[in-house]
Amino acid sequence: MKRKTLHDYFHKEARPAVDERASHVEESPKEQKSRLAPSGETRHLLDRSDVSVPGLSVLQSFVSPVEQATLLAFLDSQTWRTDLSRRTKHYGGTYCLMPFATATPAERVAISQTIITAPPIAPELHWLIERMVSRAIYAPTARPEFCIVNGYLRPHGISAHVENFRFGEPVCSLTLGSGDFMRFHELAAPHDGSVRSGAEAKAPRTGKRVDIWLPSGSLCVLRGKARYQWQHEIVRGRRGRVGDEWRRVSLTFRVEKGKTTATADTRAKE
Ligand SMILES: O=C(O)CCC(=O)C(=O)O
Repeated sequence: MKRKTLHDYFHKEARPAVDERASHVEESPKEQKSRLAPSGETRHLLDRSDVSVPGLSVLQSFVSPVEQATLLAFLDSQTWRTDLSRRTKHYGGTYCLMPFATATPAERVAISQTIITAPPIAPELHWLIERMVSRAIYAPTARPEFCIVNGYLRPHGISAHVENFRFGEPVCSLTLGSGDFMRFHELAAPHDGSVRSGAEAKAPRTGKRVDIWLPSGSLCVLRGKARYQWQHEIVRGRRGRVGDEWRRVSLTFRVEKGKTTATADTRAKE
């Protein structure tokens, strides 16, 4: 099959300015521990009472099974990017593609210097944004306008990283299909070195790490240190992904920094 070009995935669209949001969502260490699903692989981490991720919340059943099926049917009807091992889809903002394995040095340079603009978040996903606003996760004046969809099959994952600091908080990730762990690594200081440059691998870590279970239909909300000073990772080929049908699709919502100050003292309600 002919490899797609950048512009088969994206087209130029004007991107509206967005507002920084400011509501507060946080889960206590006790609540976080209750999300640590049992697994031989992670037991030594689960037993560590000192490990919690400040600023992390996991809201269970954020979408119903019927809503999940509707979302997945819509996403599967759309074009996916296939330049990474996992399939991806982008909405809003600018993104880069990864050079493919057989790219020549010149092609690599050309691809890495290409800035592309993704279409805005599809109307079929807007109700998710309204739900996040109605639950005070995002302020009405600072709705997320950026969304990355990742489709993971059993071997797939995503390297440990902190979301780019040009985005504000929270960063929210919805889990559709199979539940999975998200691994967190504490950094010595906030650091958003990019995965593409390898800078994220050089960010000094404290050695604290914890695996948090993200159930199907849950919304993982990252604020504060969880967003700026802990890397998150989906471990590739993790044990415990059972069955050929295993598939997790995540939608990661982000909001650009800088436009508004939020008002209400808003805690997300589970
Ligand atoms: O799959 C997830 O929940 C996280 C995805 C993510 O971190 C990203 O796309 O930057």
